[in-house]
Amino acid sequence: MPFGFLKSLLHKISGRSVNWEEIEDMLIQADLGPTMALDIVKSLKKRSSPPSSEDIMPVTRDHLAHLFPPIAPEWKPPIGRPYVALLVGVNGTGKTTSAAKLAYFLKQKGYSVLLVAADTFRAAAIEQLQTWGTRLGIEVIHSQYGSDAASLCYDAYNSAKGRGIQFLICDTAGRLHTKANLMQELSKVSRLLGKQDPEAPHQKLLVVDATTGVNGLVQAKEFHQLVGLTGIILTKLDGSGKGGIAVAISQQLGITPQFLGTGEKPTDFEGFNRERFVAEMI
Ligand SMILES: Nc1nc2c(ncn2[C@@H]2O[C@H](COP(=O)(O)OP(=O)(O)O)[C@@H](O)[C@H]2O)c(=O)[nH]1
Ligand SMILES: [Mg+2]
Repeated sequence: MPFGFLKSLLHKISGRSVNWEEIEDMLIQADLGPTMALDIVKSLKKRSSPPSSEDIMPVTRDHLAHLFPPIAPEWKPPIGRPYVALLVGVNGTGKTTSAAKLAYFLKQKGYSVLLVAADTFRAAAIEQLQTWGTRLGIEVIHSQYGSDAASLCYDAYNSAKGRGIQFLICDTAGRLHTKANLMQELSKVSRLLGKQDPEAPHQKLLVVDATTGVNGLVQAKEFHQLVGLTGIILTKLDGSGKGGIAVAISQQLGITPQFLGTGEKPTDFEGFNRERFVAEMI
């Protein structure tokens, strides 16, 4: 995960004097959001004036450490019914890929898993998930394009429960808050699953592309308002993404990363670990 934004920024300013404004800009550029950037500057001011670039790293690390839990909670399937995860987000963030990786991650732990191709909207979305399913040896439940995603998830739940499957991972169509009908569909998916089990969907994870920048915060607010998010899957950390968006979302909404996507292979996926994340991020 070579996304150490702070190391590269510090490199730029090493060996010369810097001013507070410059440091603030640097932190904002890293997508940490203005609140966190100002908090860090405030702490730095208490330590030294003029600013010392050596202080930036430990102070930032300290601030970030307070924001995230040490690790994401482990998922435990209830007895006799499936644990349901719904993956949501805008187009192209990596929902389908992450659904497949997540299913594989759980399968590798010895659990039984079903994938649901609940993106019935975008052309080839069903085939994309089926290709993953074949490759990973995981069954994919699907219906026709244009069919109702909520009914599909409802039926998939019944099937999973009947067969004693432990995890149901539902991919969904990418959508923007401006598409009112698709947004309503998503809340219907969540509501119908909740009729089967008041605790389902147990996880409503926003898939966020780490290269998106601050726009990810807008997405998080919209989806949180709609379905009540329980976490984030932060993808494409192998690219130019800095991971700072996870900081902004955690600070503003209290929603923290549960998984990280670090490539296009099924194994390029890991459970969130604060120490590793912070160390690699900055
Ligand atoms: N490098 C990289 N690419 C990813 C990652 N996750 C997804 N992708 C790619 O991003 C593109 C969009 O992914 P997809 O799962 O179809 O996004 P969706 O529209 O949200 O379902 C695909 O080309 C994926 O291979 C990741 O962690 N790293
Ligand atoms: Mg998709």
